[in-house]
Amino acid sequence: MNTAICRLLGIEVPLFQGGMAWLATWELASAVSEAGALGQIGAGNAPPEWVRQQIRKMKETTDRPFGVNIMLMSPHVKEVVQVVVEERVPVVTTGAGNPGVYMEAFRSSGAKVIPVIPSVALAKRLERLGVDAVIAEGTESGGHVGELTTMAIVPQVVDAVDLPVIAAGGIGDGRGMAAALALGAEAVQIGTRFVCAEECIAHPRYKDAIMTADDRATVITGRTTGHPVRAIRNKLTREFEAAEKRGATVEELEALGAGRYPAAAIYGDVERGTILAGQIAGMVKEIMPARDIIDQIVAEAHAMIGKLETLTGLRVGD
Ligand code: TUI
Repeated sequence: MNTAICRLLGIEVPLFQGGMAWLATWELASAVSEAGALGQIGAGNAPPEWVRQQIRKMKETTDRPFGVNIMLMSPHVKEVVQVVVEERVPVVTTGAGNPGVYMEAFRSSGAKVIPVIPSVALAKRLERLGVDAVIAEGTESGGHVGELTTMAIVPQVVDAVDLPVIAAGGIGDGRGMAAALALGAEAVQIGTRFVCAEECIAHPRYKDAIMTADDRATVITGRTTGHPVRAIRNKLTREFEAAEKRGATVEELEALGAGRYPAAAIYGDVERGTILAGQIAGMVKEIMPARDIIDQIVAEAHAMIGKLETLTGLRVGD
């Protein structure tokens, strides 16, 4: 599976591990990169010195390419960009905004820049600014989400830009990977499944919440704030929904959500914390080493593509 993204980044498997705030630390990212895919550190809202330490740990534990995901709404975004540039991080992905103003800084460090985009319009705008690829993320994802589904956004972005496209949202196994390739993607990004990697530092109760989730376990809250977030339904999402229904102000809602990510991810408060997870949570049933997750997904994708070839009576390339 040597796609344009593999050649662009020097990776063997066209698969990115999502840059999840609090959860995508060097322990997980290093294991993913060592297995031939792209591991990423999630900067989230973390201070710049934490991000630098994570990058240094990553460099100590793997010689393979890796990424840092910069969450553009972070209060520390400028300093985090500076750290990523100084540390010459090979791949920078961005989320939750338009990275246009940082493009020059990224380019000066030689980083490959790959933003998450929720629409064709933003993909086209960023292509003009010189990004190297785009991650088209569907609303099936965990965390901050756009409106379009993966099935709808990926082929439309593939048609609209002359860049490699990475598909994200709702992909958790090799069937999803094969489907994304069929839509024209050159790689996939997977988050939720990697929360249940052995190497992920998520609290065991967070992992359990994913493994016991069913297909309808996640909900989107925060639409009234302009920043919708998908998480597993619990006491906090119900309180949030009730507050939105009674017309709570954005300030009240922000206060309700403040500090709730680490409450779940680190301290295991799965009732009053935010358990960010995508719609494929219902498919994740066991904790596995990151390498085994990757090997299994690739084997399943190969098998699925073979099955499709048999189905059509064609060989790929005919
Ligand atoms: O960013 C994510 N997922 C996240 S960020 C996050 S922290 C957060 N929490 C609450 C509110 C906001 C952030 C938790 N999960 N995924 C990538 C992603 N990017 N999804 C959607 C977007 C996006 C949205 C708008 C990217 C660009 C964009 O552009 C708007 C513009 O300025 O043009």
